[in-house]
Amino acid sequence: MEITAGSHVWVEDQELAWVDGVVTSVNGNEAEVETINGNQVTTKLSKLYPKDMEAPDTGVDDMTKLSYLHEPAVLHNLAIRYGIKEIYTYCGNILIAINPFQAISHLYDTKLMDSYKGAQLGDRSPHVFAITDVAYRAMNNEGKSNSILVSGESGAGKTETTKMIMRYLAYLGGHAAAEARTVERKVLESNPVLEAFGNAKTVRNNNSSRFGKFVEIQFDARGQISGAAIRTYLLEKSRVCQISEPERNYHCFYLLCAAPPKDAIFRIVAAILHLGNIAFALEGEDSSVLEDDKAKFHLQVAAELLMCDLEALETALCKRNMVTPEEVIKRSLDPLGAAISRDGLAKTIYARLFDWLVKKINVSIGQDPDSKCLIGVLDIYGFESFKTSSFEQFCINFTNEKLQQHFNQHVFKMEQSVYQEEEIDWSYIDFVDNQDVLDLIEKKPGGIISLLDETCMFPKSTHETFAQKLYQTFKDHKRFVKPKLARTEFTIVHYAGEVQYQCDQFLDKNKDYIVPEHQELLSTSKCSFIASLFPSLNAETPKSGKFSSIGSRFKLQLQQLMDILNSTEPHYIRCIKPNSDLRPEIFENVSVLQQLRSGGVLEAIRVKCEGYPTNRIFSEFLERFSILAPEVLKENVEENVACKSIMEKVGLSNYQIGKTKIFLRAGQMAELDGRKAKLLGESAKVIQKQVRSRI
Ligand code: AD9
Ligand code: MG
Repeated sequence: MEITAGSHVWVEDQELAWVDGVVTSVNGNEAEVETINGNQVTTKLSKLYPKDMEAPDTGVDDMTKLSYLHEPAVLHNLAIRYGIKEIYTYCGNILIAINPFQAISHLYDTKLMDSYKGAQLGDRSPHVFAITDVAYRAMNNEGKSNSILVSGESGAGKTETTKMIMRYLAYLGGHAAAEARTVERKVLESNPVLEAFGNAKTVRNNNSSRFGKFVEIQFDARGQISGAAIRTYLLEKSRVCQISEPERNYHCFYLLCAAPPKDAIFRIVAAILHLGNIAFALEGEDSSVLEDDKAKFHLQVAAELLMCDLEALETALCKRNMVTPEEVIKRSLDPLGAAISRDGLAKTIYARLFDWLVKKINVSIGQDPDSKCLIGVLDIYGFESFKTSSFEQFCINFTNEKLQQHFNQHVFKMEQSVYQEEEIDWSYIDFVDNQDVLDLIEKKPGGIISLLDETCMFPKSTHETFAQKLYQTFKDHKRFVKPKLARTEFTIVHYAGEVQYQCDQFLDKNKDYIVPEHQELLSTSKCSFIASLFPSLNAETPKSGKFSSIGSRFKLQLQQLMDILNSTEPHYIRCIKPNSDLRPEIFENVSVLQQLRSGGVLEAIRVKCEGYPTNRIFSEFLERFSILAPEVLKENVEENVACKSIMEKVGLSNYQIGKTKIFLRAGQMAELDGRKAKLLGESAKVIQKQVRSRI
């Protein structure tokens, strides 16, 4: 569209990302814009986007209905909807959900559930129930498994959204109320248990899930829930021992007081708390002893709770066996080594407890071996980039790269199907593939995970040698950057932005092994539950103390997840956190935009824009633009022919005529509007002239 003085446009703004304004003058390829917040901005014409002056005040419920599909329009649309408590908006088949940080009345009640049952997507306002209903119906009608992938940054609302999906599935596929302990009830009841042990207060979310979760809900031939399985990913073990103010440990540690008097599970939770209070002091040159009476007290209580020998526990914490060909020597650890040993023990116990809980829940819910279809619901951590990003962020971002590839392929496929439905030609456009980042991370051999494993197996290596190895191997890789002056940091250019990783703890965090002395101690606990968490190893299982790679195991788990997802019809929900204060009614443009980018929403829009981002049913198009060629309406031709005539008269090509709609290239709608405005302006002048001449 030609931008001239008087045009309404969007212009970039540091604080607001985009702000609207009116062009006051155009000089060559530069324009002067007066923004609504009173600033005068000079900018290149190419950096301005037209503002749709006919867009409804309440926004549109699907971004694809925007007449001008571009970044500022998308952002503005979400902002105005959020302002009127419309937290859900579609972008085609993707649901965008903006955390309201307040209860919205009737948003999830049973009456509303009733109204979404069986409704076509788009018939009712956007909702998580609508997406779930589509998934359920598709499963029933086509006999194919479906999945709903919920993503977003910490505090964006993934877990709450997941719970609503499960509630709605229980509503659709539930059993008669008389059956008390139904599968669906057990699935819903598993949430608070898992949250108690896997969620904690962090600076980003008061109830942050510190693990990824995939819930597979199985259905029988009648569409009733017949079983379920929960899989968890990468519990953040370090939280058990390291918390920085104002964050907290896992909720269960605080729920302890309300627990049944020391139940075996809570016996373990309490033991971990006491372990954490055992402090060590230096003895001699490099040995450690319990620091004081307080430490002795906590050691004693921990031993009692774990039901193991007091001295054996102390030895397991402060000493290590050195195996030489001749004999086994007990070597003392210094206080730092003893503290690391103590934390390692606490983390291992907690991780085993968590895995046990998940297993137990799965046994209790039960799986249906005859189930043909399932609906998988994925609640997984979104892309993370911190001041210091470590191994956890590396794994999380690797997950997101995998999911992004899946998402891209899906978006691309959906886009094609719209065109195919309308039987229009479409030369297949390219999308940005992230296979190169995935190769960088997971290729075997030669990827970062492989190199990390190799480094971990080599006894003399340090995080510095690991970093050097990375620098050498990937010096020409497009997605790998060695930051200037860096010795142990490296940067990966992820699809959602660059992340700088700090290698310091990569080696330690990648090593998953239980210290043999710890294993021995706990497998002989007199508490049968604790002993069962640490079964004695037989000759076939790998020896304790031997290196096993967390990175490689995670990669395998992730591949298995992708295999399941690939066998399903996916649906995407992108959760957005509107502000970092966790408060209602605040919408921070810059951060929302960043999240739309990380969640692939902007990429989906870009793919759309490379094709035909705007389409209109013929009659709507004619209503809006017949003024540009009023003669075509008089000719009594078919609607599609009339649309074509208008486009020809205006001199626009490259558009497509489908069966019921006209498909426009990016910018064509704005061009048509521009012509219309000009025409209206000219006719207004003519009328004014006529009026004046009559006077
Ligand atoms: V994390 O990655 O696990 O740290 P989530 O799971 O994305 O994160 P969560 O679902 O826990 O975020 O939501 C954070 C908080 O936002 C909740 O505790 C609620 O207080 C609030 N929230 C989220 N969604 C809704 C909603 N639909 N309605 C009202 C909500 N409040
Ligand atoms: Mg969560």
